Amino acid sequence: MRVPVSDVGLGDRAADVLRGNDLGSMTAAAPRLYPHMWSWDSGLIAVGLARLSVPRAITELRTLLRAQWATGMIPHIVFSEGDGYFPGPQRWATESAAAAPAAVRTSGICQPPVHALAVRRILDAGRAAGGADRAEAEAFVRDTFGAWLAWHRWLATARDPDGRGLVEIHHGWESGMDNSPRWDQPYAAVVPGDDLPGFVRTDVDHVGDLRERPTDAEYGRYLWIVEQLRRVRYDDDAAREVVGFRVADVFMSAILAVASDELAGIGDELGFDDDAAELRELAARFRAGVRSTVSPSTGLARDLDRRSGRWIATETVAGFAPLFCGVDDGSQRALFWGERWCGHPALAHPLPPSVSPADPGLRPRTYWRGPVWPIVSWLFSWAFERQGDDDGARRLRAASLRQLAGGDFGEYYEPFTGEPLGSLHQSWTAAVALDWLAR
Ligand code: 9WN
Repeated sequence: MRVPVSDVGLGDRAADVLRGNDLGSMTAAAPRLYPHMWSWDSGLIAVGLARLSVPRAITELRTLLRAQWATGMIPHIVFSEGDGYFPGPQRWATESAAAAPAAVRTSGICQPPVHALAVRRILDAGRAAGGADRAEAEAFVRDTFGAWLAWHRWLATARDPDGRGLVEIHHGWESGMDNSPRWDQPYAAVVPGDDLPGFVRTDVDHVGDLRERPTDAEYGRYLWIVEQLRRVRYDDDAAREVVGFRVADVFMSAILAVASDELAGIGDELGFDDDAAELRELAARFRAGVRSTVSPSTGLARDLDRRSGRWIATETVAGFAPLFCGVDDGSQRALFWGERWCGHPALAHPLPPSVSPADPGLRPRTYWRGPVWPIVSWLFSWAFERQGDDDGARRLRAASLRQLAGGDFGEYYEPFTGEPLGSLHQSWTAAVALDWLAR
C-alpha cells in the first residue's frame, strides 16, 4: 500500500527529483527513459525550478535557447552526453540542416510552445525574491525576449502558412501527445518505405508493462517521418511537400495563443510596443482558429488532417482547447466537470484523462490513450487561474496533489485506480507539483 506523504514531504521529494535529474545546465526529462532535455518538458520544469532557484530556472531556459535553430524553431530534444534513448542524434542527423545550431545536437522537429508561461513565472519569482534574483530575472527576460518572439513567429509562419490560426504539425511527437487517438487517422496514411533503415527501440527497456508504450507498428511510422524529414534536411518548405503527416493541431494552437498573450504582457513591460501588438494579433488569430474547429455535435474542438482535408473528431482532452485558451462560451466548462469527463463516477480523482472516461475505446494504461497526465491538469489549472476561475483552478490543484501524494511522480496515472505509470521520478510531474504547492 502506498503511504501518503504530507504536502511538506511532497515538496521535498519533488525537489529531490529535480536535483536527481539535474545534468548541470539541463534537466533530463526522466532518469532512464528520457536522459535528454525535451522542449515542452523544459518549460514546465523551469516553472517548478523557479520555486526552488531563480538562477537555476534561468539556466534551464538559456540552455534550451542555445539549441534554437536559425529559423526560430526550438527543437523538441536537446541531446545531453547521455545515452540510451532512441532515436538519438545519429538517427536525426540534423547536422545536415542549414538552420540547425553548430554547437549543440538536437532533433529536427518541435513541441508545444509553453515556454512563455515559464518566462512569466521566472520574472514573477525573481521580483518576489528581490535582490540578485530580481536583477537576474529582469536581465534574462530582456536578453531573451527576441528569441521567444522568433519562436512564436516561426510557428505563425512556417507552421501556419495560409494564416488560418492553426499550427500545423508534421509528427505526432510535435504535439507532445504522441500516440493519442487524435493521430490514428492521419497516421493510417503513413506507410513506411522498404528503405526505412532498421532500428532497435530502447524505450521498451525502461517500462515494465509494454502495453503502456506505443506499438512497434506505431514506431515504424514515427521513424518513417523522421526519415522523410532527414532526406530534405529539415527544410521547412520542402518538409511541407514531402512529409506524410500534416495536421492542424488544435491544442498546440491554443497553447500558442495563451503563450503569445504572456509574451505580449512582457513586451509591454519592456516597452517593446510593436512586438507586443504583433503578439496580441497572433494570439487573436490563433484563438479564432481554435474557435473555428468546434464540432457542433460534440462541443469539442477538432484537429484537421491537412492531407485528406478531414476533421478528426476524437473525444480527447485536446478537445478542450477553446476552454484552455479562453474562447469557451461556458458550455465546455460544464462538459469538463460533467460526467463524460472529470465528473465520471469511476475516476480515482476528478481530473481530465487523456481520453474521455465515457469512451469505450479508452485504454487506461496506454500512454496518451487514457491515462491522466499531471502536466495536462496543471495546464488547465494555470488557464483557469488566469481566467479568474479560482474555484476551477483550486479543484484541479487539490485533486492533483491527492493524486501525487504517493510521491512517485509518475509520468502518467491510471485514471480509475490512480496508479502511477510510465517513468517514475518524471521531472515535469515533480515540477508542477512544486508550483501547485507554492500557490
Ligand atoms: C518523444 C519527454 C517526452 C514528452 C512527450 C511524451 C514523451 C517522447 C517519447 O516523452 O515523448 O518525444 O519517446 O515517447 O509523449 O510529451 O515531452 O517527457
